[in-house]
Amino acid sequence: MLYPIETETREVKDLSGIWDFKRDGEDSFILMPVPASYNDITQDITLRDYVGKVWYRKRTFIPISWKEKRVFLRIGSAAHFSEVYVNNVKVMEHKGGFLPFEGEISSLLKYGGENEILISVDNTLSWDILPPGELKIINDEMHPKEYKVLEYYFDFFNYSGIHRPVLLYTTPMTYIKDIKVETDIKGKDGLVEYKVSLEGEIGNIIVNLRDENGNLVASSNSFNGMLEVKNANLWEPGNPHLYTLEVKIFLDKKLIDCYRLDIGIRTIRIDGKRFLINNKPFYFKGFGKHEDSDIRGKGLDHVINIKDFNLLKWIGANSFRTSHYPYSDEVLFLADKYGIAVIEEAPAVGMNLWNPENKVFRKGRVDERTLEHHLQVMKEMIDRDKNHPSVVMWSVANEAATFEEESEEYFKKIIEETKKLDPTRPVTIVESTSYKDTKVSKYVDVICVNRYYSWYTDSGNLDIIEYQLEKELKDWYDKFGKPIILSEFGADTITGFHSDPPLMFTEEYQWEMLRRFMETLDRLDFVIGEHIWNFADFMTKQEVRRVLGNRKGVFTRQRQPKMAAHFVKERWKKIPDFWEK
Ligand code: BDP
Repeated sequence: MLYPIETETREVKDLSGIWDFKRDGEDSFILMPVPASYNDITQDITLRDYVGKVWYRKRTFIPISWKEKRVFLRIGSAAHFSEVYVNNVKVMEHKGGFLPFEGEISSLLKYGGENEILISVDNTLSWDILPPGELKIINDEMHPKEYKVLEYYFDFFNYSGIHRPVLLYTTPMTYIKDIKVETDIKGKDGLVEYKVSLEGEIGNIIVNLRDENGNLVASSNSFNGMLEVKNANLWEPGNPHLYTLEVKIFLDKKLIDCYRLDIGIRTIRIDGKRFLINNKPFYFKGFGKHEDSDIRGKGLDHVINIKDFNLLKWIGANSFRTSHYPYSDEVLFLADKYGIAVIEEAPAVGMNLWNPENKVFRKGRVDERTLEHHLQVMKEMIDRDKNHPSVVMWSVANEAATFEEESEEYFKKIIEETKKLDPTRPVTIVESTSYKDTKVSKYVDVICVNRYYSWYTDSGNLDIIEYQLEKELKDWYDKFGKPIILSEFGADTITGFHSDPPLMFTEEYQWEMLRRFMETLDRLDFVIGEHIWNFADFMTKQEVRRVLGNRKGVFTRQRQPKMAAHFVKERWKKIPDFWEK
């Protein structure tokens, strides 16, 4: 799937702005910004915690000149199930709240007139959607009859609505439908293998590869091919050179369509206990993040995004994980540009009830319907993001109940299919299970482990970290012989709370915990990365162990540093991006 861009043959109309909005069954509309979660926009608690279907409506003029073109409608994301109507005709529906969907609407439009776009979005979770959840109907003496609660087992608020831009875009009748790029390195030269798919009449093609100054470095006139770049400037974290692949289609010598895709030349390979980018051992320094901010919820916000990348650079991070779902296209384009490596995660989180007696991988919960949807999500995610140089690994799930027998077949299929869809990137699953019990980690390329020593276990006992971390990670390595990333570790920290000696929830405790974890990792040469949980504080559902959300951020939700940020910055300054212990 190509991201909509403007070129000499294509137009984009961004429908971001103010839309009409109402809950299903209501008579009148209120005003609602798009993109944004609707939850925190009004003063109405019943809308904040609403479960069910809502409607978004936008009226827009379509220019007469668009009659000669194809017009597509693309929704960046809608959480979680959506149906789309154009001038009262249903054009598409989509399941899954974190990936885009689009459809051609040319035949439904009034050209030179006003058109109505109506989008329904339902945030109800079930076991056959990712992330899963369940609508519980309580009938007991302490609740009113049929009392409804949306239960989910992941640790972020179920923000809802249209979270990413809604775009109208045009293409010519014959148009470039997709481009796929894979790169390699031969000595000092770069190899760019590409494949262009076309819809419509077969024309002639010119493919030009240009460097950052617009200079032509290679070209071809076939739909599939290999471009050679002499003395290539590679893409890598910290030094992210991009090239532009310019694809032009001609019919009878007339330019019909043109698309420009930014690409990076780089390789990724696992070699024993090393993760090689451009044949050099890469060390992941960074965070698990969230798409989350005040008022906007999970809505795309360029201000927050640029601030976050500036903070990543400031603190010396070179990577993050898109915990726990694929982030917006716009974030990944920034990662390409800023030179930040991304572990991109599927929205498979909350597949764990932390109780071997109460199984998740069973009929009616995570079963073949979930599997089918999960496979579809992997396909959509890879289809969207295959060309991003910043995406260096796929994560198929976070903290699933991989100790259950039935999880093995499930994830074996997901991992096999992911590798088939993209043989160029390693695959991981993020584990909370013990190395003794996991049925799945044997299928992945890199072991990712989340650990909360001195927090959820041995709470308050910082002195236990070194012993437990070293022991357990060595056990993981001895068993699987694969490189390991400590993909989560952290402490809830209320900014402004202080105590010395350090006590839980204070800024000193977070600092001291992170220090102890990190210094232990330095002694383990099979550990190829440290991702702190979390980059910033974020909203969760309300529960007694959360104080206005999860406070494990090294930055506050408003993106101000806590004390630990300064320690992390000093540490990461000393650790190069390419580092072999
Ligand atoms: C891990 C989860 C993450 C949570 C974190 C926590 O992967 O989503 O937010 O713990 O409890 O289990 O802070």
